[in-house]
Amino acid sequence: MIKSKDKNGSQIDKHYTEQLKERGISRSDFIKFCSVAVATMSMPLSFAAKVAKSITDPARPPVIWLHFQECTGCTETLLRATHPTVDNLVLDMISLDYSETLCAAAGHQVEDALHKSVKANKGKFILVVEGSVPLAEDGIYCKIGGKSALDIIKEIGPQAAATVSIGSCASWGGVQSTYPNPTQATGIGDVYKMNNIKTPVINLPGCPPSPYNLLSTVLYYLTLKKLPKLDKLGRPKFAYSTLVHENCERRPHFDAGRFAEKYGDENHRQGHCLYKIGCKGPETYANCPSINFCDVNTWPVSVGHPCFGCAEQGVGFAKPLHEQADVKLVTPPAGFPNINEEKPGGVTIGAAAVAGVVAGAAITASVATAKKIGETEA
Ligand code: FSX
Ligand code: SF4
Ligand code: F3S
Repeated sequence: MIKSKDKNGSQIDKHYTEQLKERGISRSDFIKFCSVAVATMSMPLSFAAKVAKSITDPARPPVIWLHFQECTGCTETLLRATHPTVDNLVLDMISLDYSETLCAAAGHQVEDALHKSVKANKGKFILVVEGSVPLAEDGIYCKIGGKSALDIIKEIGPQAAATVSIGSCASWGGVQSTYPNPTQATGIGDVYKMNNIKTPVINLPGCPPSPYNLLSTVLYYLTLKKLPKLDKLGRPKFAYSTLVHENCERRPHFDAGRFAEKYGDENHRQGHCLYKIGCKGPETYANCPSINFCDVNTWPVSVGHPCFGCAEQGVGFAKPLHEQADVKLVTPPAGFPNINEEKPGGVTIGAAAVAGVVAGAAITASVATAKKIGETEA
């Protein structure tokens, strides 16, 4: 395989750059993608070269993606990015071997593909699970190919190197576990504990979570062959260590006491704080304002809707929408966002990822560098 060097001296397989070209992915988009993934992980930018190398390693382990009780919003959010590289990056670069939503095959053919991939990659593949497992009545509320979700996860879970529970459903039960939880919807980590399955679990709650958190988690694992640092709820610290409220672009309004009192009032139109109409940002840990969603440079609060705490167990789907949040941290952030500042335009991953950072000054210096790369290339 021919090797070439980029302007930073990083080696990239020529063979792969040609493949990228064939798929309409420019080299600069690829480098930018790696840089932004690294920034999301709060790693130094120099780590991007290692990420690029791991993605281009033909022996990288595949990702197998199972669907249980859910709405497929997690898959949708991953594919809704309009930037032309994203679907290629997701489908090809993380080696998505099996996904019920995206497989062209159906029936026995696709079941065979799943079992062949599990067998060939035993102990190596990354298992992404979207959706909760219903435990009531022996799991009859969710069956695929004649087997219950419970039986499927008990069979495949122990053979994975690691499991990523994508979305609140897989992390802690999500919307289906709302009281009175008739199907006994349960998150994957709890199902593993109950069945003594030792495979490590990473939770990425959110309904849906930002796709960049999934990509960064998978790329971190592929690159370093270990899990990122997790908090006590099994969430990567790089994505879930700050409250939404800490990085929100409306935070100066909160601190100044300027609140929307109802939808459409003058304060709402002026972009003031949504706390009084039920924003759960002050009790929800997630990086939504920093990383945004897809390529549209938005997140719930930026389009005028309160955060409803979709990522936080006990808040999303548990507290009434318009109930006021418990404010977990009253200290104003060290760096205030400029409330008059326009978010960067454009639809690149880089722009999407850095948009909140411009407003929130939240992540590390590597993000600022990633932004500079984005600006230079723009
Ligand atoms: Fe839907 Fe995913 Fe919500 Fe659940 O996201 S967006 S119901 S977290 O599992 O598909
Ligand atoms: Fe932003 Fe909500 Fe906090 Fe107001 S309450 S600053 S809208 S996160
Ligand atoms: Fe969910 Fe709140 Fe983020 S509703 S998407 S955790 S802003």
